[in-house]
Amino acid sequence: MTDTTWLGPGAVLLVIDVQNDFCPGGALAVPGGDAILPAVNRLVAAADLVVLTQDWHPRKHGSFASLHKGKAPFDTIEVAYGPQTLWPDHCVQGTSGAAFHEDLTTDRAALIVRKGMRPSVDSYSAFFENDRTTTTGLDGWLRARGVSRVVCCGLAYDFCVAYSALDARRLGFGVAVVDDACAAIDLGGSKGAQTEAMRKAGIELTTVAGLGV
Ligand code: VGL
Ligand code: ZN
Repeated sequence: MTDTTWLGPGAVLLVIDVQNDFCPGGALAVPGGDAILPAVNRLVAAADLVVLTQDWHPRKHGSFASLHKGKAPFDTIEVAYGPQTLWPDHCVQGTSGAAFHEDLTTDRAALIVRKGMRPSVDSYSAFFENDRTTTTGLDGWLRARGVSRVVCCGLAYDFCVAYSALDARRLGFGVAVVDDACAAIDLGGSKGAQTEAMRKAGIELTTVAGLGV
């Protein structure tokens, strides 16, 4: 299916967390994280409106395994808002790991949403923190710009991309995820589970070619 309206007026391209720490050599490297850059940049060039997100943690963030005695990266703990996966220290504010990948086209971005800044609450989604109630304000910003469709790409497919897409759908946006402009962590089957959740939610799973780019 070719549908250029996904990138035209009334749509936003959300580029999720294309940062050094999520690329090979980074602290929380997603396999093939840097291989998506040509596809992401093609989408950026074609999109009417572009928003970037940046995982942006304080040095001692509650999602870091290093803060929890006896815990290792990828363990799960229980926090006030439910289960929370623990991660290696990553995307610390101002570090090179938190910077966008140098090949990412950032000039066309109208907005950069930084998230995960509160020490006690992680934030995967571009819309809500992991307590599911604290908003980033992106919903209101998009509505004020007349946006009704959200196209998601970036890292990681099964965490920040999926959480953002599912929240966008819940908020009433039409949502597409561009599969070949994403890469997954795939922790305990999370890739398949999130694909299923997105399908069930009515999110369109497409490709760069499928969008006619
Ligand atoms: C992400 C784990 C922790 C992501 C961010 O961007 O998918 N994953 N922080
Ligand atoms: Zn993070």
